[in-house]
Amino acid sequence: MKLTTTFLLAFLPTGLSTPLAAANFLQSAIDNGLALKTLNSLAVAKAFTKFKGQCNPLKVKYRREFRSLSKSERRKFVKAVQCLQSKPSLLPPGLVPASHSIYDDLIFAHANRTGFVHQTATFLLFHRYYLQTYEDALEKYCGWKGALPYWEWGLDIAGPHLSPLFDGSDASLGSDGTYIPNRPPLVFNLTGPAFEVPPGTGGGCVHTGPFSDQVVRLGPFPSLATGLNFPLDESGLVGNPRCLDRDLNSYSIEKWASFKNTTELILHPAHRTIKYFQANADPDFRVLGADSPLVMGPHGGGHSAIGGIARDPAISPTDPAFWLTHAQLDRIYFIWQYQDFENRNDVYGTNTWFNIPPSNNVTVEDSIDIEPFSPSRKLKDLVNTISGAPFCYVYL
Ligand SMILES: *[C@@H]1O[C@H](CO)[C@@H](O)[C@H](O)[C@H]1NC(C)=O
Ligand SMILES: *[C@@H]1O[C@H](CO)[C@@H](O)[C@H](O)[C@H]1NC(C)=O
Ligand SMILES: *[C@@H]1O[C@H](CO)[C@@H](O)[C@H](O)[C@H]1NC(C)=O
Ligand SMILES: *[C@@H]1O[C@H](CO)[C@@H](O)[C@H](O)[C@H]1NC(C)=O
Ligand SMILES: [Cu+2]
Repeated sequence: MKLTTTFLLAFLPTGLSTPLAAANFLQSAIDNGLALKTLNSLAVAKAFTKFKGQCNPLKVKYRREFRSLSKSERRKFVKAVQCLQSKPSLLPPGLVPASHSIYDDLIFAHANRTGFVHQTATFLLFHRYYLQTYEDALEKYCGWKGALPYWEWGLDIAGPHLSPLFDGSDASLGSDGTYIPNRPPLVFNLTGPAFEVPPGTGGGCVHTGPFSDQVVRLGPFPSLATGLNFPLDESGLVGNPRCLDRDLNSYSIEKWASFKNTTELILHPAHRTIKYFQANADPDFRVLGADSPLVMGPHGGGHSAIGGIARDPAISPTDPAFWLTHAQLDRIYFIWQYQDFENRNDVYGTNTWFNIPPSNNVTVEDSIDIEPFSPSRKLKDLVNTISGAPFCYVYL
C-alpha cells in the first residue's frame, strides 16, 4: 500500500473523506487497470445503496466489457444491431430521406442535437440517456434483452486492430478499414492547442465481418464543423450512400485513453467538481486554458481510436463501435460519480456548443429529450444510473 504517485501523495493530506482514501494505488496498478477495476467495484458498492423507484438488485443490468461476453452473447448483440439497421425508419416520410432504418433515426437524433449536447452542460447526461435509448430500442424492436457492452480502451493500448472487438469474426464489431498507406497525419487546430494524430492501421471501408456491408447514408454536415447548429445542411439529409470507414488508431489510446489517463481523470484532486471532471474528460479549453496539454481527452481519444466516421461530431453513432466507446465514457463518469455521489450529481455549463450563441446556465431542473424515442426528462432524473426511471444499470 506504499509507493503512491506524487499527485496522490499531494492530495491525501488535504483531509478527503474515505472513498478517495482508497485511491492509495501503486503507479503500476494505475497503469495496468487494476486501480480502475477497484474504483469500479467501489462505485458499484456505493450505487447499491441508492436504488430508487423501479430499480432494485434483482432488476439491475450489468454492463460489461465486450470481451467478457461469451462469443454467443457477442453474436446475439451484433445480430440485434443488424436487426435495428433493418427496421424501417419511424420518422415521418420525406423528413429525412437519408434515414432508412430505426438505427439511422437514432443517428439523426444525435446529429440534430449536435450543437446542444457537446461542449454543453448536458454532454454527459445526454449521452447517458442516448445509450439507454439505444439499449431500449434493441430490446423493443429486436427483442434483445442484454445490457449494453462497453469498450475498455486500456485493454487495447497495443493497438485496437489486435482487439477481439475488431477481429472481423462474427463475434466482433467487424474489421478495421482497408489499409490506405501514405496518408498524412490528421491536423486538429480548433479550440485548444494545435496537434496531429498519425494515421492508423485502416483508413478505408470496413472490409470483413459484421457491418462490412453497412450502407451509410446520413451526412456529411459540413456546416457543423464551424459550430453552426441549424439548420442541418440539406445535402446531408438527402442520402449519400457510402461505406462504413474506420482507421483503428493506437496512438489515440496511448495519448488520451489509457488506463493511466482514465484513472487519473477520476482520481485527480482538481477533478472533484463536475466542472473540472467534464472539462478534462471532453476536453473544454475555456476551463482548462488554451495551453493545456490535455488536447483530446479520453472522450476524443476514444472516438479517434476508432477513426473514420466515428470522428465526426454529428454522425459518429453511424459506427456501431460508437456505442461501446461512449459506454466506456459513461462508465468512467459513473465510477467518478459514485466515489462521492452526493457531491457529484450536478451539471455545469450552458445549453449551446461553446456557448455559441450565448445561452442560459443549465441546472438539474432543466430537461432533455430524445424524441421520438425517449421522452423529456429532467437532468436530475438522469444523474443516478439506478434511479429506476429511466435507468437501472451499473458497470462491471
Ligand atoms: C431538429 O431540431 C430542431 C431544433 O431543435 C427542431 O426544430 C426540428 O424539429 C428537428 N428536426 C427533426 C426532424 O426532428
Ligand atoms: C492553427 O491555426 C492558427 C490560426 O488559425 C494558425 O495561426 C496556426 O499556425 C495553426 N497551427 C498549426 C500547427 O497549424
Ligand atoms: C496518458 O497516459 C499515457 C501513459 O499511458 C501518458 O504517456 C500520457 O502522457 C497521458 N496523457 C495525458 C494527457 O496525461
Ligand atoms: C453562468 O455561470 C457563470 C459561472 O459559472 C457565471 O459567470 C455567469 O454569469 C452565469 N450566467 C448567467 C446568465 O447566469
Ligand atoms: Cu455525441
